[in-house]
Amino acid sequence: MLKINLCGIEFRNPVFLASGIMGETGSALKRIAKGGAGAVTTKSIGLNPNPGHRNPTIVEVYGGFLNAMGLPNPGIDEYLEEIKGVRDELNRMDIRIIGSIYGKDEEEFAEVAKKMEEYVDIIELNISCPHAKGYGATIGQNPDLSYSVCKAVKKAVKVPVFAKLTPNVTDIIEIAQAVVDAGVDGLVAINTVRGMAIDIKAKKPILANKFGGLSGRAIKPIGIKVVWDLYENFDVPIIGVGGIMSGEDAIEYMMAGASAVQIGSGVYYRGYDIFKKVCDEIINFLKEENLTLKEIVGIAHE
Ligand code: RRO
Repeated sequence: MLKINLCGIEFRNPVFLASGIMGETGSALKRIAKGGAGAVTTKSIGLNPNPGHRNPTIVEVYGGFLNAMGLPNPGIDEYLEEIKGVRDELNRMDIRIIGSIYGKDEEEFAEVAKKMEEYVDIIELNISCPHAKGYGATIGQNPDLSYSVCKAVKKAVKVPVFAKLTPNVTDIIEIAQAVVDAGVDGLVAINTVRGMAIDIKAKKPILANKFGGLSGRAIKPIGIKVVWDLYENFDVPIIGVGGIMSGEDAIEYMMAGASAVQIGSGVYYRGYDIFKKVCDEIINFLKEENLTLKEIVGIAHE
């Protein structure tokens, strides 16, 4: 009942793991897969190992989490060993893998994408991390840089390429237009929203990086509006992400125009099997309303 097809790829359901949560090791990905996800997205992986920012890198705030991990990852060569270890098992479980990658420029993105390609079903371009100078949103806030990165990766690989967008821009349509013009197969929206928390006793920001990205319940209306705008303007599939805790939240994203959703912070609140819970809640809603999954995508625009 929840099977979907994105860019010719079949997914057993539209509820995926978002990048950055539990995606750093093969065994963590497997654990999420067993929790019922239709696909798992890896932590964003770069060309070389990166220790990330100093601690503290995450703090719970009202409505979610503020993080500034700083793209920690073992580098693509070592990370591929993790994927190789679980890929066959995930395939047997009918679970797709989305490989999230980052780079400092188009050459680096293309190089990592080429290495990643063989092991994943979709490549997700992180041009949206809000607190990694020279990476992420530094690219994704600039339409020209966004265009060249997406174009270079599209030229380098055959698997579908999705660009993950940042909400930290004035005009998201301008950025989305650039990546669609570059030929991306789909859009992922949104990455975290820039924010800060201050320890009033210490009289300084809590995160070592001072500011970070807000995820969780508080950002859902921001994500819904971005997905709505993307659906109004583009014909490529959209994966909605940001503050999804329940089937109702997922349905809201779908009605705004998302064909699938990703869950990150929700894993902390509802456990590894949040994916199965959200799928069951979607099924119940569809039965109650006598609707199919396909029918609800974008239905709020009619
Ligand atoms: O690693 C991070 O700090 C991070 C990344 Br790559 C991202 O894309 N979004 C985010 O909130 N944190």
